[in-house]
Amino acid sequence: MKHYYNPMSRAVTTDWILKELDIKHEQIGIDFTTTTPELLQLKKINPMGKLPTLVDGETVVTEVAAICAYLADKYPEQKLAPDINSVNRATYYRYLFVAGNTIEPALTLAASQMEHPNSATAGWGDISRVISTIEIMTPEARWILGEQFTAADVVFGGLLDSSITFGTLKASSKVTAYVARIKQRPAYRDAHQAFIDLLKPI
Ligand SMILES: N[C@@H](CCC(=O)N[C@@H](CS)C(=O)NCC(=O)O)C(=O)O
Repeated sequence: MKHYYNPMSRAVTTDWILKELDIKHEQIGIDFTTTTPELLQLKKINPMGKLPTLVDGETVVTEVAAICAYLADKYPEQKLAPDINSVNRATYYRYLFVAGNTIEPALTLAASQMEHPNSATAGWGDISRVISTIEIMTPEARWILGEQFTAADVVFGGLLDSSITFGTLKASSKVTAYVARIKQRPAYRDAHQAFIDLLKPI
């Protein structure tokens, strides 16, 4: 398995799930400032030319949520996804999709002091609805599915965490506490160390 990666990118989230699952893989470092054979290869396999990108044999997977869902399903014994017939599967899907479809675009626009002229047609609605959705959807205790930590926590919790770090989300105490629980996971710490080091003042 090949994982196209940079420590200052969303590929930190997919590196985190690779570490949660303890999957041996080849990490391919991408530096967007230089045209390397690896960057050219990335642009060939992912039309967006973006990170993260995962290659598993002949299969190319792009988008953070898709990669996390793919890996969790590929290794079912690790229980990072609820069983396919479980009632929890619907909740699991909601959290996987709401992050990139709804929360991220709303926070990104709001951080640029922009808003869509018609919140009814914008898929992410508007920032106030998204902030209350985050508050309601954030688990009060443990994880999204209760005691079972899943890929949905990696995707949803990972987005809340990076949004707080980059200042696009002012976290409530409930969100802060959930993100703090996430940050205690050894695989989270392992995956985020290189990124944390880059943020440190020299
Ligand atoms: N929706 C994508 C976003 C991916 C994305 O924007 N990646 C950034 C790094 S965090 C990137 O590769 N930017 C380089 C570029 O657009 O040229 C996902 O969830 O994977």
